[in-house]
Amino acid sequence: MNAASPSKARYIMIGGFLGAGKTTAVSRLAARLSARGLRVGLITNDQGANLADTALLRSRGFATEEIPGGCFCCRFNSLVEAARNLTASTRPEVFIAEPVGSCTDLAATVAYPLRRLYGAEFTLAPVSALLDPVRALRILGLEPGPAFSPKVAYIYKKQIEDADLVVLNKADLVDAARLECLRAALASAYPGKEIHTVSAREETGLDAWFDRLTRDEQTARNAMEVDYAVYAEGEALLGWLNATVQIAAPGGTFDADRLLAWLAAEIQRGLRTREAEVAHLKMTLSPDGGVGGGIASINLVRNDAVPELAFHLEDPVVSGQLIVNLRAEAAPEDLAAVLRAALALLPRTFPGLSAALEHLEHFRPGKPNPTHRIACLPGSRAFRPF
Ligand SMILES: Nc1nc2c(ncn2[C@@H]2O[C@H](COP(=O)(O)OP(=O)(O)O)[C@@H](O)[C@H]2O)c(=O)[nH]1
Ligand SMILES: [Mg+2]
Repeated sequence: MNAASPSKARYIMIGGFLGAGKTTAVSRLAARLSARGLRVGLITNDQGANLADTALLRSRGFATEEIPGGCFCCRFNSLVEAARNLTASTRPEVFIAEPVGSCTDLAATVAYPLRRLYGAEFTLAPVSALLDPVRALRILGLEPGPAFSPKVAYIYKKQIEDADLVVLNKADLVDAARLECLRAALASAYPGKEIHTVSAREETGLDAWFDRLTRDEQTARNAMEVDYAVYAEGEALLGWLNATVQIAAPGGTFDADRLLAWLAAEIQRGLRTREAEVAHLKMTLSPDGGVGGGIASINLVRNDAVPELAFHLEDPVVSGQLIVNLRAEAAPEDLAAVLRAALALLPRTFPGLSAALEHLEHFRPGKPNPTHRIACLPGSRAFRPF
């Protein structure tokens, strides 16, 4: 993998805001590398536990470790441990890590410490920030539409500033003129930043970006300045909900796609009523004892979008586990109320179906407190910001 140092594994971080398409891109890159005969290990991360992304990536056959309970920067040692777990089981030549979508300052708190402390084990690829163009056009004030508060927008913009590669994803969603408008605004606001335009889903524009990730090393530069008070307040404006629900149709079957579509629409209705802008609603339905790891999955990334089924289950399901990951600018209790109200309506729409809530956590992300922060390379001293 690394022509210069074949003994080192490559470490690739694909960041970006909630719903930008990170997991889709991770899965595309992992598939391409696996097809080239490389061993790949994936690392997912969340503020809570039970990530839909982990279920999804494992269902695609990828060795995946999940770091729950905090972002990479604050759980740096767990990140290294996750890499070691994967090394013990799969000996990956390439790690692909997806940081939490509300996280920023990855260069100083993850990439530089990895280089400084574990440079003998890893080669660091340039760090990417993926953007959903519709969301980015709104955040940068180029188009009207439901938006987030300024402190959430602060994190969004800091993610762009922090990245080595800015990747305009979902190029298939907007026309060339809107894409060009966004690209020009980014080039002017972040001079010199390398910008790629891709569609992870349609697999366009990926070659040039993936080449950078698989061939090149991150260039050391001074890390950006971050106001950790604003960053913490921005993260705390986002409500987080993770739930697992056991769904069963005793004596019968149900259509997983229809169930997910209905539930996503109900949750969307509840969020709109509360004027809570969704960042990302992601749900998966894994049939019990599923053969071949088939899974259904649905996403909603804006209140004014239509929930999208990303993976379908053709066959009817007898019972299965539903994972709900919901992130929105709202009080966590409101998110729990929205989910409970939707589940309460379920038997009316799907007679005979039972839904048992097995796990529910809802919270605001805690104050970011990185294990390490290295503001520049080389020759700087590691220091903690607090
Ligand atoms: N139209 C379009 N949708 C995409 C593309 N990439 C990802 N998505 C969709 O965006 C939603 C969020 O994707 P996901 O990979 O889960 O985003 P993450 O939160 O950044 O990991 C899903 O519905 C994806 O199918 C793309 O290139 N084009
Ligand atoms: Mg994801």
